[in-house]
Amino acid sequence: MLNCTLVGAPVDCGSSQLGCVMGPDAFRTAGLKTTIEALGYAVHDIGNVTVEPAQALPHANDAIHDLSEIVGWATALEEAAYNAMQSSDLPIFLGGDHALSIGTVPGVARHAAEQGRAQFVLWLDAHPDIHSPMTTTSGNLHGTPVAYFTGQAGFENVYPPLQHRIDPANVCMMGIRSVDPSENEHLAQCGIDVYDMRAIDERGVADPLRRFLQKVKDANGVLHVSLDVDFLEPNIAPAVGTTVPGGATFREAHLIMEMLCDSALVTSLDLVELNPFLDERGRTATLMVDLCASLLGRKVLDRPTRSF
Ligand code: B3U
Ligand code: MN
Ligand code: MN
Repeated sequence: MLNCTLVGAPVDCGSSQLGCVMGPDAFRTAGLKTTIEALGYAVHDIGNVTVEPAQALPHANDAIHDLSEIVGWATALEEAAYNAMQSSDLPIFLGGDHALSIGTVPGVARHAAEQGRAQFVLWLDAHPDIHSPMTTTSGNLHGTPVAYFTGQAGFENVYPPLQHRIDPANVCMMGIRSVDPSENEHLAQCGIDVYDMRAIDERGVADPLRRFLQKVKDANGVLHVSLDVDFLEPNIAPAVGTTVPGGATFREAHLIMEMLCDSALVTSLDLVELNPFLDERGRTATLMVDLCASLLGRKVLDRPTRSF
């Protein structure tokens, strides 16, 4: 029997709105554990990761807030993610805002490096989150994880030294539709595969995803999926502080999860930016749990589905 570990990461200082601190408990209330158990997994919920009170850290950009707290979370979550990878077939990190990936991605990458496997990342988000500490104008550090874990300059003496960089060629983004000017500049030259909503409107999700999964397979890689609630169309997923119109539909999101399931390449997952304070009768939390179920094997038909 496969086993799955739930790791609560109630980070909420990477954004400017309160509420993500309640995310892990909303996933629990929406029945994440029993849903995954019903799919045949042994599920262990280790509870929420906690952090030590941090020392204030100096930095050059006055817009930045809560840097020392984020560094504390990054250190604790890198360790928690690495440990969860050692003891589990599929750790799921329950956010918490997207700053949690500053810790989880390097943690899973450390495990992959020890296994001699290439780490790939699928970033499902309205935003590329590719700011450096010098380029962020909001100062919200949930906008920085991709720049950090791909080894962009500007994090020296700010975040923990990066031990296992993710090659930008191993990152694929889908759903992107809100990009700041400096992020655009960086995306133009860093080599990340970016499928913005225009690309998805033209090509659908299946073709770009199939190409990326083939790349992971050819490299004998392992895949971390980072799912931001704002990837989804706000009409179906209102519980997020940074809604952007024109997101992925219910069907597009489920198809991505079903294709990821069929690929059998996913070894870890972030569920981030759920803000239960903004939800409507728990429907966003319930949708996220349903997407998770599709990723872990819930099928519409009992017989194998033919791929087109
Ligand atoms: N790029 C903007 C907005 C943003 C990024 N990530 C989220 N929002 N969730 C920023 O603040 O850096
Ligand atoms: Mn994000
Ligand atoms: Mn986002």
